[in-house]
Amino acid sequence: MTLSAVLFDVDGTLADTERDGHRIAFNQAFNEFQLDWQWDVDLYGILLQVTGGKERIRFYLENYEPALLAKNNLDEWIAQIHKIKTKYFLNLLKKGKIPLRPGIKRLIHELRKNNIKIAIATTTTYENVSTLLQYTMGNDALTWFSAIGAGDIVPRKKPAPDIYHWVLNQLDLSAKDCVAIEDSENGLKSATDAGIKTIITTSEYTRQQDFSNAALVLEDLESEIPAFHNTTVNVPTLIKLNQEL
Ligand code: XBP
Ligand code: MG
Repeated sequence: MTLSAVLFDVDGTLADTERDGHRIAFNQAFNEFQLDWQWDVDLYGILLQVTGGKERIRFYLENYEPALLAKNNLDEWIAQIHKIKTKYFLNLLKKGKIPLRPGIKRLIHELRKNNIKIAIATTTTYENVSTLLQYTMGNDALTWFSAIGAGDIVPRKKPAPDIYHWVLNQLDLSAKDCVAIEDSENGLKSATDAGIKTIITTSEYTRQQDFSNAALVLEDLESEIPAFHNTTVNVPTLIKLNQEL
């Protein structure tokens, strides 16, 4: 097997988007809709078990505001709130409030230099991904990615493997020729259920999760890896990891 592509998750992996990004944007949207909901840091940690913003709002209603489930045109209402949430999240990205995590830029450049494809597999909205990439790595960064699988492009979001299947299909590659980089248990399940070896870089909300199926668990991409002569995640490490059974 040859390492042909590295597939990146976005939220929590490319950038720490959740606590000071998505959470803030949800609260701003609730405010605009004159809803008195406040997703504080702890509550948001609970809500994160459900991936996808619209799905997360619905989960919140089911568990904390069940009377509102009877609302007319519930799906449409949730979609409207989510659209406004995306507007606020894009504002935060454009203001440069959400930087890339350590090692992301370096690794992306190394992969490109070595002609290893890069792709995205995320549950978040496409505009969030394109804006994050453009504002952190420049206008042409989008063109560096051979496939961008995002949001509602598949019906079942992570932990279902659908988004990884979709990306593999776009790349015309098999799982064994790819490595995924994720930050959460839901993401790990999604990638490994698609048969892809996965590196975890933990984030604030995911540190305590079960990563026993991961090929490697690190604080971030600049962490030294004892099993790989204390190097950080780089192209030789990824190739070796991909070759291991
Ligand atoms: C990320 C998510 C996303 C964001 C919100 O999960 O769950 O839903 O929180 O994005 P993963 P949207 O990193 O496993 O892909 O509001 O655009 O859906
Ligand atoms: Mg993630």
